[in-house]
Amino acid sequence: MFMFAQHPLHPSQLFYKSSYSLAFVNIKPVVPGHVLVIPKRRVRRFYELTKDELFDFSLSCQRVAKALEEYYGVRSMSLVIQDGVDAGQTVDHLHMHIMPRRPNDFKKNDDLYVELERIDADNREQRSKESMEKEAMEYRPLFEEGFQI
Ligand code: AMW
Repeated sequence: MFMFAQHPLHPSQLFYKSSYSLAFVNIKPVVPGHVLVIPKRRVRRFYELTKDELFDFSLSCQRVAKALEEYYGVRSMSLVIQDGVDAGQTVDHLHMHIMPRRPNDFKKNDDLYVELERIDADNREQRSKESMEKEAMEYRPLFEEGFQI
């Protein structure tokens, strides 16, 4: 079972896996298609990645962002690392937020950060396992190597 810090990731949430990285659907997305990429090894900060992990993580973020951009037919993506607690990091395991952007999806562009913070603090009900599985299943075929747990 892969972990996201202390959170066990359900295998059905995962849609992409490389040597050192994983991508999975978000339990509380702020926009449709908001997913996370993490290194398999738990590190808290970006600077803790080894060179091999860094290369693999960057490549994975690039591949996932491009695949979702095409899948959603958008022309812009926000890629965000909240690297440390004062930058808004709430989960102690480095993660890249990958978020498809649509015209006027927020009143002001940077309201995305307000929403990220708000939703973290909000104890609103998390998505069901079924809803996350359905989304992950849509993304798996986007990667030519397919996905195997
Ligand atoms: W941070 O505020 O640490 O930059 O973002 C944490 C992110 O992790 C949030 O988007 C939150 O919804 C997401 N998250 C937390 N736990 C899980 C989980 N078990 N599965 C998927 N996403 C999660």
